[in-house]
Amino acid sequence: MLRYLTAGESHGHSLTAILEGMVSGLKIDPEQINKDLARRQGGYGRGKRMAIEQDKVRILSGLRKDRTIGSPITVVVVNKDFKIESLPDISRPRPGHADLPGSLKYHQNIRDVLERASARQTAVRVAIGGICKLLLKEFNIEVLAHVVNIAGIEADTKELSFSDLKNRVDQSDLNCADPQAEKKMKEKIDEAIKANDSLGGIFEIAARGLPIGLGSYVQPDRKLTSRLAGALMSIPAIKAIEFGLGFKLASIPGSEAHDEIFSTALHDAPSEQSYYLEKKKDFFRPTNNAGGLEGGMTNGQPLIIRCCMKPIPTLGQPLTSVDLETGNEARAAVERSDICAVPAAGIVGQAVTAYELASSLLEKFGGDSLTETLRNYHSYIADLHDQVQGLKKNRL
Ligand code: EPS
Repeated sequence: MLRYLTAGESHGHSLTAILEGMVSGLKIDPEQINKDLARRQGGYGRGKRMAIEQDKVRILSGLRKDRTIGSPITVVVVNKDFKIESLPDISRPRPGHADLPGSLKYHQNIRDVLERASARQTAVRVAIGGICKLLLKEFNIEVLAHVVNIAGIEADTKELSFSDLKNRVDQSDLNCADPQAEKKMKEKIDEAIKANDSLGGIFEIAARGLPIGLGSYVQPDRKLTSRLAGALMSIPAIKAIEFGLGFKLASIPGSEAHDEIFSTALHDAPSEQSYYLEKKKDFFRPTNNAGGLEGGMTNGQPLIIRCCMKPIPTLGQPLTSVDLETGNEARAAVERSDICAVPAAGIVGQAVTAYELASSLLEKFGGDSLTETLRNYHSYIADLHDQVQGLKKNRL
């Protein structure tokens, strides 16, 4: 069983996480993890904190000679802006933040709430996701995130292949694969900066290389769909999530909603272009409205999930609030913050997705060492193919 816990405050000494259950023998390249940490810090519209920090992972346990040894892995990201003791108290809660319910529930100052509720803690979740991505790579599984909407400006990426999508996202400082939409998104962000406002948007997660059968339909909490939804909804400011065609499925009939199944033994698979589709040995699906999940299990198609992020609640021109010290009406507190953090949230989304996929993969294939897990995986893949070959024999 893979599991982790995080600790740390936004302006505390550091952020820490302990990952337990990772197989032994996995090579860890901290530079790969640092790339994701840098990407989380980037993105047009980020605030001034990102100019102070240069997030780098330190791995304090669980490795020997760059390989995992099966024991708990401790990762740390040190805060350069370590000043929690000298920060002033806050009494005017920001609408949309954890300030009001957190302060009343824990009977403490808003400062003590926001230090932990801050999205800063996602840095260490990205580090955990980075380790999981390295595991997934051993099974040829890739996960990426890209921005598809900022403040209503939509990116058009449907025709891109997975590798084109990846290259374009790598080159964009908004993690957006449609350069024309990206330009307009940046203009929107510039307008929001001038207006002292903030913006939300949508990022999409795409994962490919997944075997059929991660997750299970037999219990609600074993559905990969519910685990992924829970993990993605735990990212600060995420308010809605869609798998595949998502909400659009409500408006179309079943005959158009579901992805037909074709056998490669009987039909030529279409030459694959879009990252939405993936050819498999025995079956192909001409559409992927399900987003790669049926019955809470991976169906061999790419995983496609969209997440909506609300605008950041800290506003330069604050909304109406109540001063918790005086009881008077007051403008909400203004803290240093971002104007738009959708690209960063996408990197976190990619990390938590990688964690959930790694966790399901280890649950399905078991093993204490990478060698053992790989052996189990290859034997399962061969068995899937044999099952289909057996069906073919029956037909003949
Ligand atoms: C963030 C760090 C924070 C904010 C932002 C995200 O740093 P600071 O509070 O020192 O400016 O920039 O946090 C929030 C938007 C929030 O709501 O708390 C980070 O590392 O992602």
